[in-house]
Amino acid sequence: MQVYVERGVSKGDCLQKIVSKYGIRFTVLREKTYRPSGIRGLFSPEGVELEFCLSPLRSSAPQETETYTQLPGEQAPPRQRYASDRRDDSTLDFVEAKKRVLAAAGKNPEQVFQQVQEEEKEAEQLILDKLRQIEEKIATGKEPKTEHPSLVQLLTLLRENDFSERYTAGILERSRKELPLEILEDFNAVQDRVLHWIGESIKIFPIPELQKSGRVMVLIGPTGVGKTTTVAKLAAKYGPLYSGKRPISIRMITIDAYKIGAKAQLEDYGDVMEIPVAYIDNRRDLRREIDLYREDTDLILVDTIGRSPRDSAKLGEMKELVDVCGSKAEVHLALSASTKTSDMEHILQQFEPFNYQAVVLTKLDETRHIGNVISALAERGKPVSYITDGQEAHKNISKASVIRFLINLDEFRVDREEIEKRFPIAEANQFQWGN
Ligand SMILES: Nc1nc2c(ncn2[C@@H]2O[C@H](COP(=O)(O)OP(=O)(O)OP(=O)(O)O)[C@@H](O)[C@H]2O)c(=O)[nH]1
Ligand SMILES: [Mg+2]
Repeated sequence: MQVYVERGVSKGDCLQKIVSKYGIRFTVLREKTYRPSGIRGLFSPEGVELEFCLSPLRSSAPQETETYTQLPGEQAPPRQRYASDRRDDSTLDFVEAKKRVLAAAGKNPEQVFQQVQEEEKEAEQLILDKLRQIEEKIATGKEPKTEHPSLVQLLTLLRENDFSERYTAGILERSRKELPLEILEDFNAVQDRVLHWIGESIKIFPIPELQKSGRVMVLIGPTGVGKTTTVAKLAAKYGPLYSGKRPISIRMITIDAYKIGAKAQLEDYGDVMEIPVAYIDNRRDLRREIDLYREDTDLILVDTIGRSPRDSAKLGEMKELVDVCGSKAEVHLALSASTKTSDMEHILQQFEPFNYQAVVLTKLDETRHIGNVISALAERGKPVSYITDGQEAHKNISKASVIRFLINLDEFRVDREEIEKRFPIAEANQFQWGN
């Protein structure tokens, strides 16, 4: 075995020199430090000396050794494993050829090794990923899926609009099942389909026709959501602003016995609109008022005290009062569109004992994201009757419509013509019962 020696300022320096002279197939036999001899050595830093031999790629002669490619930074194997002193001409040819190719390509062998190492790491990672996928497949019994980019985009869009996780998961599941690849490849087409599904999940309360008098409509809900204002808005729309064939007779009742100014608030509206307002604070008077006027009045609007959904006792008292309005009374829950998703679900649930038939969505003007409202209502299967979007009594109320919700979705591409074909346009401004 021919032993070579290379010196340098560091081990890396030595390896680089060896590679540039002999190529990559060599074996480091020994590493030691050295100091230049003579007086100069006293003042010079220590250097590194490597003893090495060239490793054959293959050999026809029987070998007691293994061939080993020593890469920079690797620990050299024990010396006794390398006992061959043969040098294969073909190896030298190969090493020389490789050296020349690298030199011709202007590449630094050190960098080439680094690249080889990185590629090996990548390959290793690929194998690990594949193994993980196989494990996942075994564990779940299903092929692991890679999401189509359109679905990733859709997920972001739904999240930006505050749709609940459950609702979002449902839409994605349906997209995976029902959208063919040609639709998935066109994100506008994906949005059109999803918009339809969202539209289908929104229930609109069929506002009954005012054929016979005696309709009682009660507004319940948390504090400050806009119940009193909504009662006044409805009174204005069905009263002085009404565009139907015959005038509608209306009365307003407020059972807000505790809030300072509550009576005045509604009375002020009543005075302007010439609509009578009754102020009642007990069940007996409420029953008497309703019995007295139900026959001769088209619409009795009842405003109630705002109640925290956490105050079960007060909610119970309120329910006793609302029950006095009779089983035929329409109960609508006022819900502010700007309520947090988790609070919204809690409110919808806590007011459930009132058996409210519909939700009046208030303060739509105060939020850009209505996915949470759509999700919460869809999950409870509750229809929407009216939408309010401002503080002015004479104009900021409309009958609920699917389109109204869809055009309020943020960043969604809404093909208005397309959705109008599918969902009826709101007759918001022709405020009539029914139609
Ligand atoms: N931006 C906006 N504000 C509204 C809307 N509806 C009502 N408001 C305002 O919300 C505030 C509370 O309205 P109220 O009608 O008194 O609410 P309430 O539910 O009767 O309140 P309580 O009786 O205290 O429970 C007022 O300042 C209203 O002007 C709406 O659609 N949009
Ligand atoms: Mg009020």
